[in-house]
Amino acid sequence: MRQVTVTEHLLLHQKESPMATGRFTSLLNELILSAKIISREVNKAGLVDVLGLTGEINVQGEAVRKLDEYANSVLIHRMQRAGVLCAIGSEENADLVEIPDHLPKGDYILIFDPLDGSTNIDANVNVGTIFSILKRKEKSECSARLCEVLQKGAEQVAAGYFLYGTSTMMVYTTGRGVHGFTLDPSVGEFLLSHPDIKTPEKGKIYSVNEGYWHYWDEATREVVDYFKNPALNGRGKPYSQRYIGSLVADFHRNLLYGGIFLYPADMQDPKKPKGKLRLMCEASPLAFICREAGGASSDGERDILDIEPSELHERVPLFIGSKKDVAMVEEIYRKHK
Ligand code: AHM
Ligand code: MG
Repeated sequence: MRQVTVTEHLLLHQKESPMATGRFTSLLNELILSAKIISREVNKAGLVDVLGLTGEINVQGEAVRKLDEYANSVLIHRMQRAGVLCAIGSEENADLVEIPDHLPKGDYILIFDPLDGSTNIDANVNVGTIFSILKRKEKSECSARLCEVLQKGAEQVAAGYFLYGTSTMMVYTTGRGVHGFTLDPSVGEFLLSHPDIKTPEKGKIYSVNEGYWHYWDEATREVVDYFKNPALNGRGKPYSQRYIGSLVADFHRNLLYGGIFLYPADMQDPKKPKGKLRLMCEASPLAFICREAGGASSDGERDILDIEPSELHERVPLFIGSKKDVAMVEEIYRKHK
């Protein structure tokens, strides 16, 4: 059987889409190479000294793991030299990472979470890299300013993730469907394994850290209860609870099987009044993928893709997955307003 590599797929796409220029393809190719390097290192975890903490605390106030730092530095080093970017935003860096003056620049802006779910990594749980690609509106030769980067998710030109799991996968969209590729280590290529992914309209899984129940308001408790209650949820039996604690892995499973991922605002927790997840490097890219697969996303009120960020590391409550499930969450919050 003839297998399509991600590069072939990108080139095919490039012909169909006026947006996808050769520069865009080289951006994605550089990202793919970075992910292969990260994947190689993640696969050695336990064999070489890459597990554990660096001793640093990042901009999010979280302890930095050695693999977080490794993934972040691989991405920054390679992507700064890709010649197509005017700014980089990483979950691990407080400010935008500029493209040094002596390096060529382009119109694209790349935002990423280098290693999502990394608190689980010492236990060999799946982690991933999430990315969002935006385009600068005005032509310029210098690095982009923050105000040019703060664009809502609906303006993304592409988004995706690499999942370092039982196999390494890449899932991406440029607004023309969602496609999944699996890394074949014997040839070192991502091969098309999941063409045109569509998520079920109504799911059977809910994914939430229910340990925070006592931090939630009444509306949030009612939302979670809806999925558990056979008399309410339209299934006649409870949704199954699945929570890995690694957003990219939880999202990927629900995308394929149907379901909803929830990270609500923890009203009683002064540290998480807007939940934990970041709008620009986590929520928006997954929201773009989800919409392209026929799903939806919300902060409880608004479509995630319509939220204008006011800062790079803005946090947002996140409800994402099957369309009917997300609509029900919004309906319950509306009722409580
Ligand atoms: P990270 O990007 O630092 O790994 O943090 C985000 C992670 C998500 O992958 C996951 O969904 C969430 O944190 C889990 O948080 P909690 O332990 O509060 O349930
Ligand atoms: Mg993350």
